[in-house]
Amino acid sequence: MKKVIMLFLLGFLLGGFPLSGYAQDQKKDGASVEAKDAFDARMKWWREARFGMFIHWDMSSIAGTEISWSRKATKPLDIFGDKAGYVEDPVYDNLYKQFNPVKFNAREWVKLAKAAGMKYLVFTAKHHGGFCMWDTKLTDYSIMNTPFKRDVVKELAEACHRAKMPFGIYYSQRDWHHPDYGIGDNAKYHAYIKGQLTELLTNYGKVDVMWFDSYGRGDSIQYWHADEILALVKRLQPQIIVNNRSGFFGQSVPSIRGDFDTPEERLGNFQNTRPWESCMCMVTAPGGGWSYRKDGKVKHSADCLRMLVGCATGDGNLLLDAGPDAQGVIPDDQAGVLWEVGQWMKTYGESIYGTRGGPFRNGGWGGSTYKGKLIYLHVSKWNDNRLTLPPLKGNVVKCSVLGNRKAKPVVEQNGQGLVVTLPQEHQDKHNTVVVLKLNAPAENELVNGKPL
Ligand code: FHN
Repeated sequence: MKKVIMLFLLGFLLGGFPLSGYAQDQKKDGASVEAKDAFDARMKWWREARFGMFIHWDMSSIAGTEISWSRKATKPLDIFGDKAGYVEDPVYDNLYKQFNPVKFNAREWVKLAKAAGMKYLVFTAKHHGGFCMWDTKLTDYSIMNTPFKRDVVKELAEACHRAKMPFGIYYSQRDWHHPDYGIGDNAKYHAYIKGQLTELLTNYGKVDVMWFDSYGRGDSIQYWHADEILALVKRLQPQIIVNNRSGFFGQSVPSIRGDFDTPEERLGNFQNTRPWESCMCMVTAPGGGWSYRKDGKVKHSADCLRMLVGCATGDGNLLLDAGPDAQGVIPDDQAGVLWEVGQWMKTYGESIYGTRGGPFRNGGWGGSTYKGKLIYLHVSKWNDNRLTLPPLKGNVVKCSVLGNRKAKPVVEQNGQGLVVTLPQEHQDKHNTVVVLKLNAPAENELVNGKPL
């Protein structure tokens, strides 16, 4: 009994007992149990950032075809059921010998990300095709054995640290090029992954996000030992934030589900009980669009903003992807979209950054975010110039339209609901941001933590 009391007191000293969805998934080995307060503190910058840049880039940009997926060889243990075993694609696997992106400038990429209003950057250090974009000592299949001979991860990490932009590393556990991947008990490849992650999480300073991209078929723990890999990552960078793709993509294992969910190429549903981030391509192309594609078509900035608002009003982040070309340049069409998004963020960023999704659940009309006593209604659809929402407990003391001082929205509020009326000439054709100032914190409007 005495021990239970001591544990209970220790729990409070550690800042409160873990609640569901946070620490219960950590291994119960004492030290690694993370209390909710500690989890929230570690996730704070990431949750407040709301918007990051994803970059998929390697020598596939020479061919202008989809990174890894355009490699005409087996994809061991993957979706298509290929067995383990390396089969060469003599064209794809030799592209690196001509890879010389002389126009690559990490500081320019980070500058563009900042101009777009992005608050963190995640870069593909190694994709499924196995090519390594850093000075790894564990394989010759790397950027150091190209005409370019520069450590891209190093230069990007330095540029991010210099610009105070949190830096993330994407690392694919799937490696269709590595001869030991998934062979036998996988012991050799397991050692390879551990060595590479030790290089990446030791040699480049602070790494803020570990963006895994899953193993192929095989038990996440018994075969791939993904729990060991996750423990190594946390030992090397204790404050790092890890996504939910540490294991086999077809298996859900609570102990390795990481810190946030990763809906892909779709906007996540409203979820405020566990962080999430939608990763989305900026380019549309058959079978992907993640990396530079000669046949790609860039999306409109309005589409990208719709995605960002859709994520934020659902209490999630958007990781928007760019695919640099073979010269190391983010193409003008992609850069143009990012610049336009950044212009919008200059005026409306306060309705995204540092907000939480809610208190109204998003729907066909749009969605809401909140911060302190402010609720931001992101309205994409009016009904006869009116928006009708569920009732609020607090009183609306002021109503305005962000970015439009001339607009005079009218708010009617009673126990049955809240109606906002705004003449069409003051509505934005994509997204009107109506600001409601309450007489109490907006968070109080959630019902048992759930949106209205
Ligand atoms: O197969 C990859 C794909 O190329 C891309 O990297 C995305 C990004 O989340 N992840 C995998 C598909 O789920």
